[in-house]
Amino acid sequence: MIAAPRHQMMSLAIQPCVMSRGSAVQAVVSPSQGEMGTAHSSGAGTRVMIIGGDGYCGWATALHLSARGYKVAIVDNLVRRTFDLQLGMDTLTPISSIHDRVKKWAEVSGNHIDLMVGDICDWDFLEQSMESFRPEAVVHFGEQRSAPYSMIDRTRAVYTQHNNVIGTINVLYAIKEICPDCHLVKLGTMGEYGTPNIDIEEGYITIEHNGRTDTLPYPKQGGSFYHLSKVHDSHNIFFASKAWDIACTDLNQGVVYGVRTEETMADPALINRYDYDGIFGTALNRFVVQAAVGHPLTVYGKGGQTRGFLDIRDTVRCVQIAIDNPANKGEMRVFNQFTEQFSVNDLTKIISTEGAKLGLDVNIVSVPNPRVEKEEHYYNAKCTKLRDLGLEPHLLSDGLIDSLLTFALEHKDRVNMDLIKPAVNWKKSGVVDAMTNAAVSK
Ligand code: NAD
Ligand code: USQ
Repeated sequence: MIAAPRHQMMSLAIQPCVMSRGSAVQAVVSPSQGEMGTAHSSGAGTRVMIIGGDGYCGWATALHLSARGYKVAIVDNLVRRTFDLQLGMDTLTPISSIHDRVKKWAEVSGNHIDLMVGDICDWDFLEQSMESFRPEAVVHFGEQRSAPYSMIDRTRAVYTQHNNVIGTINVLYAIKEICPDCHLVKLGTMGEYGTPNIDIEEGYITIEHNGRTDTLPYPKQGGSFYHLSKVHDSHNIFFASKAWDIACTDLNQGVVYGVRTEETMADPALINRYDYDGIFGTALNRFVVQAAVGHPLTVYGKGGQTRGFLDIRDTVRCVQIAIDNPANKGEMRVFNQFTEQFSVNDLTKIISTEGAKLGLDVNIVSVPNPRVEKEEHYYNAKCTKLRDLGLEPHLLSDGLIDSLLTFALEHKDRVNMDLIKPAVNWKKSGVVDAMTNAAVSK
């Protein structure tokens, strides 16, 4: 293990960002030029600001909503791209710059997306963005979202909590002071709950104690400084929703998989990012790439770790449902946003079986767990509220793995094998040698 180079830490400490205040891209194209964007919904016309709209979930959501007639603005400081540059990583898919993305989307769909490049931790930038766009809903994806990244060292732990917690407080103040009727749709995580030995409710639990009863926020046990930043966000949102009468929805999302949505596949320049490395890659997406390149599937420890999962096509739909059915003012509503539960071992079995159908010889290896987490545990989380509002899930059994494997095979020449190994150990500082070697060799 070695520590990350000093200059990386320095640049993170000053929050890398690309600033261009209120730099809306006016790439307007006449609707007749495009074919996308005809499937309007009941929310068409709603002004939605998507913070983190250049990221994996945010980009797919921005296009999904824009295609359905919502007026979309993307706010992003592009820091996710900076992490790749600093750590020598790259997405499996060749993604275009955000400026080219929105321009291409206007050509393909005829729909204009506003683009504001800047950091929501910078109050002046956020204030100006909110004042110019005047959103009716803000969807907040704009956080450092990797648990391993937050555990690299003290600098990254502090960066993660500062970026996420302060960014969210700024968003709450911006709503209070500029757009008090705006609905905040905030991305939380199922990992806020940890893995308790009782059923996980949707946000709140009714407790009887010494003869009295109350409904309280469900106990939180984050498993990394990243997950804990989401816990802090939830507490801050809970408080602010009541103090300032703001309507908030906290979407406790599970692990997202997949890459294709109708809109991001409409043109190569619209393709979404796909992380498979040991820092930003998530379990199922990583296993698919590992199977495609003949790397054994990396089960951390015993593999009984169980989590909620969902297809990215359901992420975008869940966000739309939350926008179309807003919370009440003064309420922090919580939805558990996943569709199925799997253990890591369940996932490896599914991928072995599906891989064999494509002629892939999929091996599985148990590697020492770099994290501190339960490897065998009870897990039963509720997720009914989004379905009650109309979510029709894409399930893993619906042939998705087959098409994801085919997708990964198409892009396998871009895979850097050195990036696949787990790169961060919860008990040590720095990134493992393989990762840094990869960074150097790139
Ligand atoms: P991502 O890293 O791909 O996207 C996040 C985007 O936010 C990036 O484009 C980044 O540049 C931007 N950003 C970060 N800090 C910012 C700041 N201070 N100002 C402006 N922009 C900023 O992450 P993702 O996978 O799309 O996740 C989006 C959200 O969903 C995150 O909040 C994450 O915690 C949550 N989530 C993701 C998953 C998953 O499996 N990907 C699962 C559950 C929850
Ligand atoms: N795991 C392996 N092998 C791997 C990668 C992961 O066994 O190669 C295990 C991990 O140890 C963990 C589980 O798979 O037990 C999930 O890990 P992950 O990397 O897929 O997910 P996680 O770190 O929890 O974070 C991801 C997103 C985060 C989001 C979270 C949802 O990066 O933004 O909040 O999923 S949840 O897991 O519900 O908290």
